[in-house]
Amino acid sequence: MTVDHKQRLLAAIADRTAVAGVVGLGYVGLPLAMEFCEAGFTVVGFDVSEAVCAGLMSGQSHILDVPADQLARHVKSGKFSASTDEAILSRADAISIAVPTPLAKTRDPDMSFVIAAAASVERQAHKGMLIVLESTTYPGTTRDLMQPRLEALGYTIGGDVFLAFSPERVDPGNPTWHTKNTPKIIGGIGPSSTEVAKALYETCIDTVVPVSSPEAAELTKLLENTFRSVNIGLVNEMAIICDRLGVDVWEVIDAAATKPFGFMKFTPGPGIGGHCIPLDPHYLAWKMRTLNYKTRFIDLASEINSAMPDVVVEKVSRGLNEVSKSVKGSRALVLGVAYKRDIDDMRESPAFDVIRLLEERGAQVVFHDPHVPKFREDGHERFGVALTDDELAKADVVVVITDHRAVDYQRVRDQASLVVDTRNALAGTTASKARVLSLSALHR
Ligand code: SAJ
Repeated sequence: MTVDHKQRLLAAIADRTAVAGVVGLGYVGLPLAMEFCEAGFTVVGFDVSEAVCAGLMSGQSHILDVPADQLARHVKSGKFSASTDEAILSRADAISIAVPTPLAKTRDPDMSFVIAAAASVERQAHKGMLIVLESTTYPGTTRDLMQPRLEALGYTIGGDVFLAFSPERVDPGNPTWHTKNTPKIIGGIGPSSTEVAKALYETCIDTVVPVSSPEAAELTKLLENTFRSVNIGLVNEMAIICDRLGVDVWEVIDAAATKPFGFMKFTPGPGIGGHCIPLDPHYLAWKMRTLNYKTRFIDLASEINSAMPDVVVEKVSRGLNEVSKSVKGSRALVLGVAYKRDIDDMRESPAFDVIRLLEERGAQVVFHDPHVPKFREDGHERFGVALTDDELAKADVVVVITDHRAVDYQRVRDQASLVVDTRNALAGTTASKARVLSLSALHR
């Protein structure tokens, strides 16, 4: 008698007797695990970090968007458990994989985390299991990398096991959009995989959008992030153009943003950081290179965005020069080093590049970030300074890299002598003795 694994899994999802598994308990996996718990599933989490699993099992959340009391409640009830022992996954009927997909030094995809996670899942796989890859990756990963590995174990996709791709859309710290209310795209290998994956995610996510294939789902994510990278590159080039024309780029962007249709506001800056926007488009560029196609928009946006730290340092040099100072020997206070405002994450932050370029030119660089008291670079720790009036006054230049809301920019303008403002953070402050250079033109 052949078992109808799809019907059995659908029934177990419907009555919540299915066990949900999550591989990778970071900013994507942990919120998802909590949503599965809230939907009534028992959830098993697997992460390679002992510290992460121990912390979670003691009710400590290392993820900004997951409240400790919610986590503790699910641990205490036995609904959620986390372990570094992959055997925990043998209890799962469905497994979502949310591990990093960084770039190697060669700017090629580093699939090592996905491959390691897939190997763990395969060792614990059994008939009737659903596997969903959530990590942002090049189109074809699910079909060309994940499917053959499962078939090599003797499973038929859509019969014995089910396989789909569903991109994560987590925007850490976003007060409005979170895992439950952000629409989720799902593309399975065959209709049965899509149907089962959709049934699972619909138990905890308000809107689930099926697409016809994993490639469509993989490309959806890459379009979303490439869209951001290209539009940020466009406004960064606009800042360079405005600088040459003596126009304030922020004024131009704000004016364009009054158009109620056909325009979407992006803002220039010192470059792009984070573990997504600077990296994800390169997954698509890499894939297309293997097909002898050059992705010009992706490459051009990357070229412009990664050149912005040089533009900033040129501004600093120009500002100092106008008061007969050189970068060499000047004291520069970098204000804000996280990769975007009001968070503490420094991954791929352009602040690293700006600090390096200034120091290469002989500047003495210190930094202040209300969310980042220190960071590690080249194996040593670098500590921030307190943002005192004295620090501001003794800096030859203050460089605003990240415009955290916790900083009093009027005080910065009152105490500093020269400010290079790459984020328009000083907009609305009143003039003082300080000279303020924006990315494009003198502040009006
Ligand atoms: N940035 C600009 N100008 C802009 C917008 C952003 O210079 O107009 C810079 C930011 O300062 C930052 C970088 O780009 O350094 C990335 O910013 P981001 O707002 O895209 O934020 P991320 O990378 O934390 O998260 C993004 C998500 N953000 C938004 O949609 C607003 C979303 O694209 C994805 O869910 C997420 O990447 C991901 O995981 O892919």
